[in-house]
Amino acid sequence: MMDLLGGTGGPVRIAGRELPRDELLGRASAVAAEIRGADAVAVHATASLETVAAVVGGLLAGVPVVPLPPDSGPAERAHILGDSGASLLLAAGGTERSEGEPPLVPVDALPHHGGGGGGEVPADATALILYTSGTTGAPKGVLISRSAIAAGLDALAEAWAWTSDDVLVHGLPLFHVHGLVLGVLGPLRAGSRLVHTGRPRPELYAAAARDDGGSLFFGVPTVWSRTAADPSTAGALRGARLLVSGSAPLPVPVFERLSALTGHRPVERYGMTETLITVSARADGDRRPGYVGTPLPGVETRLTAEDGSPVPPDGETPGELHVRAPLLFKGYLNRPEATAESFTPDGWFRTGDIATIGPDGWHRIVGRASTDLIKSGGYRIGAGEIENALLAHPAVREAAVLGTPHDDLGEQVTAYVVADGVGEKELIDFVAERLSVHKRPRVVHMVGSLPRNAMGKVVKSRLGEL
Ligand code: MCA
Ligand code: AMP
Repeated sequence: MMDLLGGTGGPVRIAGRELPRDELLGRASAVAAEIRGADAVAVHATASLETVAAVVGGLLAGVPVVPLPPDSGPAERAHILGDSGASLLLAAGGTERSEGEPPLVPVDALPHHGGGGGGEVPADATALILYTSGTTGAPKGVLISRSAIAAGLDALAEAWAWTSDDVLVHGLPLFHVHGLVLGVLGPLRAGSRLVHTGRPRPELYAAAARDDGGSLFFGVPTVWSRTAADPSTAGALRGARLLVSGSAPLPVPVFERLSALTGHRPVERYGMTETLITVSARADGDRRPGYVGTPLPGVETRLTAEDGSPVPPDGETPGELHVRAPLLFKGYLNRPEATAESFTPDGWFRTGDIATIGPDGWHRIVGRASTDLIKSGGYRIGAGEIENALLAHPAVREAAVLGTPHDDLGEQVTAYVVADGVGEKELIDFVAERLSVHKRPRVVHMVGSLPRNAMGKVVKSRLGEL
């Protein structure tokens, strides 16, 4: 495992509980001993030391880890557990497990283990299976190899001058690339101390800056926009080294206000679950509001027009962003067609994001190719998954979902529904109970019918007229 994570480094603190590095590795070794040989294990991914010990245990044992969002409702949970084939569920002892789910391994109640890895694990072995939304259907499992994680973290360490002297602070969820790969495996590889605040709340970041010497701060734009709205909290971040924003576009006014209040021009970076982080501003370079930076070491990018022809890097003409890099995913689990469709015949990954690239290599993300992928609070949400959840309600006859602008979340999930005898709140709660709570529509419009074209397909661009 030492190919992936450093053996030494600062302690890890999550939501107020801290473990020295060697003790954390001891707990992870105990997990590894318990799960070795399994095809895949699921982790009930609360923001906790148990989650970190479970994930690191999976890496030690060479067993693919499937983080389960802890608030995912029964439909989403059953899909992830069934699709991934996870044979064990790792969680703190006492965690509820439903009928039919894999047996629970109580991460905090295992006999202590002397440490020591198992055998060598190949670099291209799958380390993580992360479930993420597509435009239609249920979430897909993204297979991320050990070598991709190592390459991705080393590229970031270089770009951000991230070393063992840093104290990383964030409070992001531990079931996505941002919070888990960058936010937990990052400090474990770099050797830096981690202070995870439990929730990504500005006042908790400010406290970690004051009390723990936080130097490197990670947030999604919603977190930075809430920070920028609170001058005294923002002021506490003046002593930091680097404020990093990603997972969704950082609005230019938030960039400007954060700079004025903290004295730091934030570093913006761009990535995807499938590609890890590919483009970023640098610690030793310029930071431009509205731009996500230049490709990380080892990453190639290009823009392509709808007809497949190349788009010039003139800083103005938009095209679909394609990437090629050693840090790309291995494919979608059980979905060879979806994997094949996501690559061009000449081997580039189609991000689905529309971008411009300047002659100086600076990238700007200007939109998405599909309106069916929504980014709300930094979470990626597929319209189709929410439409299916709404259609599962017996009173709903038709449903269409899209993202609409939202000051705090960037976009919010907005639903248009044709239904009999059911109210907005009941439908919001219905989705929140079946899927992760963050996927619930924030607004539901009850309408008489949906606008459709001659083929009978819903014309989402006309929903706003209703
Ligand atoms: C609300 N709640 C409900 C309901 N409504 N519970 C049950 N039923 C309902 N109908 C509860 C929630 O459970 C939660 O409780 C509380 O109300 C607030 O929920 P929510 O509105 O979701 O929270 P928020 O504060 O508005 O969330 C904003 C946030 C969050 C904190 C910014 O969106 C967030 O954590 N985003 C991070 C996403 C992220 O990490 N993305 C990275 C993807 P309670 O308070 O008890 O929980 S990786 C990626 O994108 C790439 C690689 C990249 O580039 O990074
Ligand atoms: P996910 O797979 O959840 O990581 O979501 C990936 C998507 O997030 C990308 O395809 C982009 O649409 C969006 N994204 C991530 N970082 C940024 C950024 N800095 N600016 C704009 N969009 C971003």
